[in-house]
Amino acid sequence: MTATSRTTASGRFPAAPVPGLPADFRWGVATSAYQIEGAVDTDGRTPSIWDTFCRVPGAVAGGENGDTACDHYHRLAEDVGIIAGLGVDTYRFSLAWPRIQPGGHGPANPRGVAFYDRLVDSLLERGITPWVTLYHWDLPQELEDAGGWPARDTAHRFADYAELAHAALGDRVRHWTTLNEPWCSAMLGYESGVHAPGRKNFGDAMHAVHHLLLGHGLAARRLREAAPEPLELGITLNLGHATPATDHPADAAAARRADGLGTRIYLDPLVHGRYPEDVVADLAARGVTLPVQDGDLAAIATPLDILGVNYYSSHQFSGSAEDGSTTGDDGLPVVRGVSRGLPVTDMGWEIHPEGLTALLLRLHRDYGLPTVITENGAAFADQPVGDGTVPDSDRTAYLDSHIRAVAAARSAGADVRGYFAWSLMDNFEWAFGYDKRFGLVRVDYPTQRRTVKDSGLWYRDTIRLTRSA
Ligand code: IFM
Repeated sequence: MTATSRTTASGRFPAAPVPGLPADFRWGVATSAYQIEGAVDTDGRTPSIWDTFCRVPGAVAGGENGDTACDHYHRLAEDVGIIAGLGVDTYRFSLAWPRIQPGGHGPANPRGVAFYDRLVDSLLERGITPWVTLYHWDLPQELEDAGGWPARDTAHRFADYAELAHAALGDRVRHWTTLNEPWCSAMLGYESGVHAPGRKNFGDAMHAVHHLLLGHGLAARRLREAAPEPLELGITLNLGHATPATDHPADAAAARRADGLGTRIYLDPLVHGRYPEDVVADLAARGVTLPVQDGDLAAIATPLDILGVNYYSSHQFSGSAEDGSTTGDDGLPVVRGVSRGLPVTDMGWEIHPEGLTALLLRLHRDYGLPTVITENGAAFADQPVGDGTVPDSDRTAYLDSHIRAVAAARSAGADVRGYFAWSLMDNFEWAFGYDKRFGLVRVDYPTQRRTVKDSGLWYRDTIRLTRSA
């Protein structure tokens, strides 16, 4: 079944125009390279940290990996047809660094570049804007072996790679995102170790934060220098709206800390050219100093055109553990996420669209950048039914409430310019393997058959109706 084979979306949520979203609002779907491409050793691609991590026993649910994923590398034409059928104007995807620049050093790999040439050309032929993310977590393994993101040199290697990628595609691609969710790269990759490369050291994670930001800034400068035409240049952060669970001062302090390490440690240097004083003090109390050198903050604050916001949920925080203690075993103040008792997705993430409105208004107030929702969506354990359709009304309801939350933020003054659903299709959900399904399109992995879910048809109809309202 293709996206054009049925004319109306079924399910509990008939599509309707979303008031408050203008005709030129950007509508898209998003993916990332390792999660969909497969073909991990094809045409000169070398291993990334995720290829290595997936081989670590117990690292990924079911011992799964991205070797085949959605086989998008070989199904590009079909997938671009599905994207076009959804009626979106933009497709956000990432480049696999070890495909473009095997090993993270040296010249571009023409065979790797050729794949993205074909993808970009096919999108443009269909009138779809390609929105490229340079880094969605697939660091070449050689660069991790040389120290990874905690090492300063990785930032310089990233800037070189960005320049190569832009030289290859910049004649047709105007929208560039440097990094996707540096919080995940730093904290999940180097602190908790639940993502590649699986290291567990808080100091390393904080060094990774600074070098990710530096890599972003150096790459942004290179792209601006190289671009003959104005770019739409940005970074994408995963953000939530952190609030205290009660008006107790310990809860306020916990929310401040969570906001400091989740949001302000990125956005303050990116926009204001300085790290937040309270975060620097909190880090000092843990014996950590950010490895800032002369000129770094100026590079990091290279002006951005757009801030990409990935939103899934929002947390409220308590400064006390369940036994009432305000200091943990590590001697540090407690920062504990507390449930609001709301319904959750299959990831266990609370569904809180009001947090998205609040977040967008806060970003507008504190940072003033135009934003695009570069990811929003939900995993649910949806299944096809007898007639072959996938009636995923939970996902449709989630998307509906969050798109309306975006419209509410716009109506209240936030400059939100677009919304991209995560994800185009079910894919490799990192440490969760293939168990969690986020797609608007179902992928039956044994056959690689794609089926547009009811949420995908609803999204198509919502876009069409909103544009023409
Ligand atoms: O699948 C991920 C994506 O790679 C980054 N943002 C969150 C998504 C859902 O967990």
